[in-house]
Amino acid sequence: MASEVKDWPRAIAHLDMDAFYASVELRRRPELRGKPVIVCGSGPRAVVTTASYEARKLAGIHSAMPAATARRRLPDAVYLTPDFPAYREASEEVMEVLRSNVETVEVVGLDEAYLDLTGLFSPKATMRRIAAEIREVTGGLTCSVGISESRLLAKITSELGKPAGLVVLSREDGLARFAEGSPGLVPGIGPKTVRRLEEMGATTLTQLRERWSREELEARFGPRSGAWLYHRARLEDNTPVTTSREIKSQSAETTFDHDVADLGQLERQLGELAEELCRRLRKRDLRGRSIGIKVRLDDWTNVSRSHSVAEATNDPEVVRPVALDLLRAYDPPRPVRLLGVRVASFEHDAGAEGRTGADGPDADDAEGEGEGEPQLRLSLPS
Ligand code: DCP
Ligand code: MG
Repeated sequence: MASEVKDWPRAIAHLDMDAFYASVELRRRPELRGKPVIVCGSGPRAVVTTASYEARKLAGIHSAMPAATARRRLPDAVYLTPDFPAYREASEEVMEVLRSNVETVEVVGLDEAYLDLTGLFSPKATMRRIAAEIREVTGGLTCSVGISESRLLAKITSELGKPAGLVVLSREDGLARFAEGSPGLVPGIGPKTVRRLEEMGATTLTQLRERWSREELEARFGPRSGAWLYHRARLEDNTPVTTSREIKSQSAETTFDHDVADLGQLERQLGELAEELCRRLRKRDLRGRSIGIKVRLDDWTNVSRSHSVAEATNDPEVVRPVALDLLRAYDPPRPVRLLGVRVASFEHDAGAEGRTGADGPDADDAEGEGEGEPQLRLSLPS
């Protein structure tokens, strides 16, 4: 019935840490585990920033609730004042795991990020692995992940698995699942719009789709917001995932289904990756002087090697042999899990090219947009 991830034009993940501030606190105070923990300020107007899941279950404590209310409802809970440097540090650990695994990562807050997984052999396995790595690297922090066909849907989907869940949802599944849901469950449609839609007789997403044409929505809400609502009601979203850094390098890499120990096979793969990378570089008219490889061994050791050539290049006849020489010189001592090639040190800043895929109703995304553009990520059969 519903389409599978491999058939989707894009595969996007949204990752959100569970009870983030509270979990960071629990990590250094394991004796508090299992107790309701609430992180909030202490002033008269303080609000709850995070409640552990125990506190949520026991008394419905949630973010943005006045701290006084929480204290009244749950006087015996553990109350902690926020320690932002600690949260920032934990956030960096998490985002570093994401960036070391996936090329296009857009961080949208301390505890959430979008990842473009389009073209990966198995987005689900990739995210499972990443969640496990986060847990390991951070000493036990858990996250929830939603994988879908767009940022919008991925964001809605990550909520479905909370806490510590991973949910895959196609657009078709989403339309069915939320058919009777309020338009307010769609990120960006706030309470004011929900009220207005209710007055118009659109209490559910299905009603909004069936009763209001695009023209009518545009007439009521203005051309921009009307069109935006029209697409949101259909759970359609073309907004690209963009790294917020300027492009400093391009790379192509692949994670093998089974770790590869044979150097000949690794060389063949690397040759193909170099070809593909150069094709992309030429398409964007980028030439770089630094050529590098990335190797991840089966024990998760990551090794990078690079070499600079005299003249900036995007020629596979230059890039391939340099990459192969680097691989042979390193001669991986253990089976290889991931192999990649990269070109950096571009001759000039060629970032003028527009983003790929930015041709849809993307301008009104409440989260705003980053700079830069998606990087290439490949999946080759091994
Ligand atoms: N936060 C805050 N004030 C809010 C909401 C959140 O200070 N009104 C902070 C504290 C959270 C962090 O941002 O720990 C992340 O916000 P989330 O909405 O993702 O909430 P949590 O991570 O705490 O919980 P969940 O497991 O529901 O994601
Ligand atoms: Mg969170």
